[in-house]
Amino acid sequence: MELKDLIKPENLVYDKSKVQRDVYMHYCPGCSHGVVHKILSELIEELDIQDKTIGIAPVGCAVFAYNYIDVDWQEAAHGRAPAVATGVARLNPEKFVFTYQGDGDLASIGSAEIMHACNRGENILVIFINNGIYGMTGGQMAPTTLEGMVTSTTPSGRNTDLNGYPMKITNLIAELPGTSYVTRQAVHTAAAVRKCKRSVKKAIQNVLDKKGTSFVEVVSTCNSGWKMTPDGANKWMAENMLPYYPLGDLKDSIKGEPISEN
Ligand SMILES: Cc1ncc(C[n+]2csc(CCOP(=O)(O)OP(=O)(O)O)c2C)c(N)n1
Repeated sequence: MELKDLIKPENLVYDKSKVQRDVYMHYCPGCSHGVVHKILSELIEELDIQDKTIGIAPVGCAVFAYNYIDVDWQEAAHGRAPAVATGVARLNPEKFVFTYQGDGDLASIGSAEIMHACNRGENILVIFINNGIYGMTGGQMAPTTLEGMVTSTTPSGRNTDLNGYPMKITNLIAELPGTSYVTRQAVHTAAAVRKCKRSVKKAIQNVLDKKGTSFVEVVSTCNSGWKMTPDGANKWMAENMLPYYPLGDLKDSIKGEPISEN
């Protein structure tokens, strides 16, 4: 008998969205990717857009996102998701198209693609998981790595003289006229998850209303890559990442209109 057969429906207080496939995830315990997948799956179900959603999967830890969220997917080469999404969204204007990208993917190898897609105001949602490192390949420094942060390629901590400064790419994206809604969220507490879900819902709605690019950064943990416990990583993130990457909306307008005050 399987575990699910032992659970009485009347005692069920936690259930998966119907858009989440009933499979085991490969993510490490404590990883933020699974929480963001859940938010997306719940919203796709709530907004009844499962049949019209197309995700563009990244390279990185979320490469298997297509195994977990039950919508149509297209895989893209590392960093190229916004370019692929451009083609998919333009050819299928009635669909809801989103990319899902890590910080190595979006802010490093794909920095040109994301800038130009957002500048063109492609009608897509971008989910940007900023865990400060290249998670999948062993925790190397990413553009978003904090000053002094230890990674596998900066064992003495990021040195800005050698490695440059941590990049707030979401702030740059908020400056681009093609973007309509740009926000930075997190999922390290129950309250943050609820707030993030509200923001992703608004971002999806903007795309459904054809308002231009919506961009949601999720400041995230990678406790395996950071060599911390899940709880320790959440605390470290709150104490170290959030002061540099403060949460909140950076822009809320319609395509082409100036940035509203923070
Ligand atoms: C063109 C190309 N360059 C490099 C790689 C190797 N690679 C695979 S995953 C990855 C890191 C991904 O890091 P990130 O985008 O931050 O996502 P995370 O794994 O942290 O979620 C790299 C460099 C690749 N697959 N393709």
